[in-house]
This record gives sequence, C-alpha cells and structure tokens, in this order.
Amino acid sequence: MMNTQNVISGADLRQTVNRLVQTAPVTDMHTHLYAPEFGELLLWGVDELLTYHYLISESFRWSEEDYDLFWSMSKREQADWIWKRLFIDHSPVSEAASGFITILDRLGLDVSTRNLDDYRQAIASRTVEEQVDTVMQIAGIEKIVMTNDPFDPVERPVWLAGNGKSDPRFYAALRVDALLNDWPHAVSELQALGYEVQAEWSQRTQAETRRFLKEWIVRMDALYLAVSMPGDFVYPADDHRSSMIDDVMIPVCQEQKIPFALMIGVRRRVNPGLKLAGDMSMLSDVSAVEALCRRYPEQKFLVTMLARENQHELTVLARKFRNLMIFGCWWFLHIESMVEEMTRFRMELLGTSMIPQHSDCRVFEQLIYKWEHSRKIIGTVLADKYERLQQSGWQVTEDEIKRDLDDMLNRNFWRFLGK
Ligand code: HDL
Ligand code: ZN
Repeated sequence: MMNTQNVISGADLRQTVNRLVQTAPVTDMHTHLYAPEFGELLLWGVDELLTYHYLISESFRWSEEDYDLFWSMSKREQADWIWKRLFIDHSPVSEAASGFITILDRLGLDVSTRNLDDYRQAIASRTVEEQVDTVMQIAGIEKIVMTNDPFDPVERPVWLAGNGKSDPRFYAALRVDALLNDWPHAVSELQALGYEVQAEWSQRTQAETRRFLKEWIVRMDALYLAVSMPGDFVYPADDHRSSMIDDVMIPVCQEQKIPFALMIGVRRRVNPGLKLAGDMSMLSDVSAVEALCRRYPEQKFLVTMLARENQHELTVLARKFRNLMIFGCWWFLHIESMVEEMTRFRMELLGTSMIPQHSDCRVFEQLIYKWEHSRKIIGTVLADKYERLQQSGWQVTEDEIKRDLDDMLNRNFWRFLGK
C-alpha cells in the first residue's frame, strides 16, 4: 500500500515539481571544468566567459574583420570586442549570450548598468576557491566530472604530482581522442611517455596502449573512458578505430569495470580561422552504437550524439540495450528548444531511465545558466507527465518526485557506474 502521507494535490503538483527540480542535487557527468588544483586549466571570470568559443563564432557573424586580427588581441580586448557585437550592438538573445546575462544576475551584479569593468572588478575580487564554492552552490551542483587528457602538458604534471584528486567534488574521465582519431600523433605522444608503441598495429603496440590506459585510469581513478568521434565513425569496420576499440579500449574498460563513453558527430575545424569555435555537427550512424552494444553486452556504454537527426533513433536504441545510457543535450543541442524536444521524447520512450543533461561547461560560472535553463525544462516535462497520470487517478508523492529527479540528475549516472 502506498504511503499517502505526502501525496501532492493537482493544484500544487506543478509548483512542487518546479521547487524540487531547482534544488535537486546534480552530478554534472561531462564538463571541461577543473578543480582549483589544476591552476590555469580552470577557466573563470568575465573575460573567459565572453571569449567562450560559442560566443566567438556568434560574434563573427557581425564582423568582416580578419580572424587573425581577433586572435592577435589580448583576452580582455577579445572580450570587449564580443561584448560590443553580441550585447551592445545587438540583443543577447542566443542561448550562450543570454546565459552570460543570467550568470551576472545570479551572482548579484546589476545587469542594467551594462558596465563590463564593474563586472570584471566584482568577480576578480574573489579567489578562485570562493568562486568555485559560490557557483556550485548557486547552480546546485554536487559533483563535477572533468575531461582529463594525459597528453596535455599542463595537466599531466598535476596528476604525476598526485594532486589530481585533492578536491572530492571533482572526478576524472579519461579522454583520449588521439588514440582513435589521430593515431600518428598518439604514437609520438605515447613514445615520449615511454610506451613502446609503433604506428603498425602489432601485439606489442596493443599491449603498450592498454598499459597506458590502465595506468592513467588507475592514476586518475577515472570514472569512464571517453572519446569523441566524427560522424563518419562506422563500426565494425576494417580500420584503425575498430581495432583500437576492439583490441584496446573495450578490454581495458572491461578489466577496469568502467563505462566507455562515445560522443559522436563532430566535424572538427570546418572553418579553421575560428579555431576551437570552428567545429561543426554532422549526421552520424547510430548502427555503430547498436553493433557495439550487441557485441559487448557486458560493457556499459555512455553515448551522446551531436546531430538532432540522430536523437530519436538513439533513444529508441536505448530501449533495446540496457547497457546503453544516453546522456545530455550536447553542444549545439544545448539550447532550450532542443532540450525541450529531446527531454520530451526521451521521457516518453525511456521514462526516467536516462541522463537528460550534462553541461559541457568550459568556464566555471557557466554552470549557473546551463543548469538553471535545463532544470526548468526537465521540471516542466516531468510535471506534464505527472499531471497526465493524476488525471487517471495515479497519485504522486513528494518523495517520488524527489526520487525521479535524483535518478535523472544524479543516481542514474552513479548506478550505471555500479557505484
Ligand atoms: O568534444 C567535446 O567534448 C565537446 O564538448 C567540445 O569540447 C566542444 O568544443 C564543446 O565545448 N562543446 O560544448
Ligand atoms: Zn565536451
């Protein structure tokens, strides 16, 4: 018999969901943020926020200036350049631009003054530790999963000095795109780190690449192994990617008992002049994910795809494979219209057995807007579904709403990891 103590009446339901969704603790399971121990890798403050690569590409739509002229500017000059074009000369109505305004307001700054130097001064008056604590509290973020790359010369020494796991709020994900997408470069990096690998796919090279992954998974206590793939990723195939997955990545993930995260559908540098801002999305092949899930039923796969056109098929696939956990509205899909569309059909097809969002934040204060906007949408969709249940006499309790939100925003991730 159900506990009728805290059944929510119809009139209070939506209000209760909205209250609970705004405060539900979140594990942000894919970000490019870092704990303060990582020093300059942790980006924060007004100039980093305004030079976010999303805003760089949007600003160039209002400029005929030479790309290299922009890249020759200081970070502050770039921020001023973007502020003028996206905020003063034109209204900041895009997701990323309006997000900057949301951040300023939630940090208690007076948005009506539009005085960028005042904002800079106010935020720069804090220590990075204070800003991390403040932002995580405002955004309701309990745990953050970083994106960690042993090939990064700035990051590697932090791990080798044993300082990567100092802050218990931050977790590692081992990211090794080069192993899949730029093997020649990976070979030179691995050789420089003392691993006996060669370009040809010998048993020794496979064993040494597995040793590299195992050593770094252990060193980082990595929660999962992550790679991003272009949309032309096909599997199985008689190519390097399939060999790397079958001979190295899957065996290591199975031995270390961690999920393999695939982020599929990026076409890098379609406009080289924009650098990091020049990446594009592309239609991908969901059957590659299907083949992996079927071939490795004991292996857990975390998957997100970049093209809107792939989302419904990927969601249907998740109905077929319990070792597939789809997550987030990634990158160009992290906009209100797509979060709404994707959250609706994901919930209609999977119930609450999915991870509706991750932030992908690169600059720390972005947690504030990326999560506030998404929480509202997730709450609205969930309330719609509860109301339909209620119309049929199904009564929802406050504890059940908390449970469902905790599943989607936190527990589904950790449960999938077996933690
Ligand atoms: O490959 C990735 O993890 C992407 O998220 C890229 O980092 C991309 O530049 C990004 O920041 N997307 O939000
Ligand atoms: Zn990312």
